[in-house]
Amino acid sequence: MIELGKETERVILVGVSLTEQEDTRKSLDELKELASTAGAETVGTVIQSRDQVHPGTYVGKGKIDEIKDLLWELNATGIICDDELSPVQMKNLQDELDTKVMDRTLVILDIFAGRASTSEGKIQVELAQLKYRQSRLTGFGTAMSRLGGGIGTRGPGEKKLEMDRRLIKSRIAQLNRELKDVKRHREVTREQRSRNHIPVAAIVGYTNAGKSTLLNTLTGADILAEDQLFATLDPTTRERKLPSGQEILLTDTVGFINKLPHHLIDAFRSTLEEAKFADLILHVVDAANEQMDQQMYTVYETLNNLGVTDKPVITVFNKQDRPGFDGMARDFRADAVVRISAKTGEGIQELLETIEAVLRQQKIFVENLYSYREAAKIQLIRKFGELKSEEYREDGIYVQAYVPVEIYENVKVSRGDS
Ligand SMILES: Nc1nc2c(ncn2[C@@H]2O[C@H](COP(=O)(O)OP(=O)(O)OP(=O)(O)O)[C@@H](O)[C@H]2O)c(=O)[nH]1
Ligand SMILES: [Mg+2]
Repeated sequence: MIELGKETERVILVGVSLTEQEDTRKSLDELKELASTAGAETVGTVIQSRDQVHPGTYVGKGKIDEIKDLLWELNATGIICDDELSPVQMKNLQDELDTKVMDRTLVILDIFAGRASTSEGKIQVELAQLKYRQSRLTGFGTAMSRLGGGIGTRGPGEKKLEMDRRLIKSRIAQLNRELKDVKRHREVTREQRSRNHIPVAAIVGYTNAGKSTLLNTLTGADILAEDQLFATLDPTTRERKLPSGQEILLTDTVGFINKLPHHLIDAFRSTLEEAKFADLILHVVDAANEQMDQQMYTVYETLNNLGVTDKPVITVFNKQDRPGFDGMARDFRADAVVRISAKTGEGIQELLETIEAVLRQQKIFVENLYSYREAAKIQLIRKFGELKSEEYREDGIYVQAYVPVEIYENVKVSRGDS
């Protein structure tokens, strides 16, 4: 994403440590990775310990002077603050420092803008970016226009972001309308899936945990899996047979990160909600990462925010082949735990068996029109499942029910019979 012909941005990272220094340092390490993914070079870091973030300038007066000196010394072109800045903080910092001021959110939005490839992804990213900008343009005419080029000015698909306030408003309205269509389309796809009765497992996890690698290994899908944050934006769904022969659908989607911007969560809700409509969550964890506990916490928090609270979870401790792999890791929130290497295939068979076992405890929703000759199947549902409704129609018996996975093959409508 580095723009040719332009100098790479040289940034100083700024964090505020409210509790212990350690957390902030780790968070800044991650911010450094984000910055580099967005094409900026980190030339320095500044951490301030405070009881609370300074409401007007994010850091205190003394730190501002220190940053001013550093900017000059390190020949930096801007700063990135580790938290989302309020419009006031952004404006004040710009006035005080007379440099380009960015925050974590802006960088993440910028990365997303570079990654979005489907029209759905592009709409969602642009919407999130414009909403972020909108709040910073209102009343603070210059806050965003001071960005110049580079990070914070890229739109999805190479498009430069429009700066004008009035245009932003009408563009947001238009994007919202487009997003509605996208949502409808997604709902239709989901309905079709649930009508096919194929259970869906959503692969979720912190960014770079190995979600796409896992889907590739499981299904031979050809998704980009790379050692960088947010390699995946758009959901991909593939089929896979379990050892018993039953088929499931696996969906890989955008990864989570600490301090995921709320504009992104809002805009990406329909993508992120893949998990909400799944029968099962595969929670992929990079168990060779020192920050594993914090990352797992962030994933559960994000799932909570999305309203995904009642799904069975299999936690997949990944990267078993790596030296730093924590073989003792536990997850008490999960229904089952498996240790694998998505890369080498180690543990994959056990994972498949575990998916089967967990699904067996689940019920699947079916909605079928049985011919009168198939009435025995309805008996079967009555016996083992949960009959929600039954309607005698001219062309057969229309049934809605929850059935256990073991019998659902037996209650499928016969081909050419319905
Ligand atoms: N050694 C090792 N590396 C792995 C394993 N699984 C994934 N990786 C590597 O980890 C990096 C991230 O993998 P991805 O599959 O792209 O991760 P992701 O969770 O899809 O990440 P995002 O889409 O960016 O959120 C890649 O470099 C993979 O090759 C594993 O089991 N062992
Ligand atoms: Mg991925």
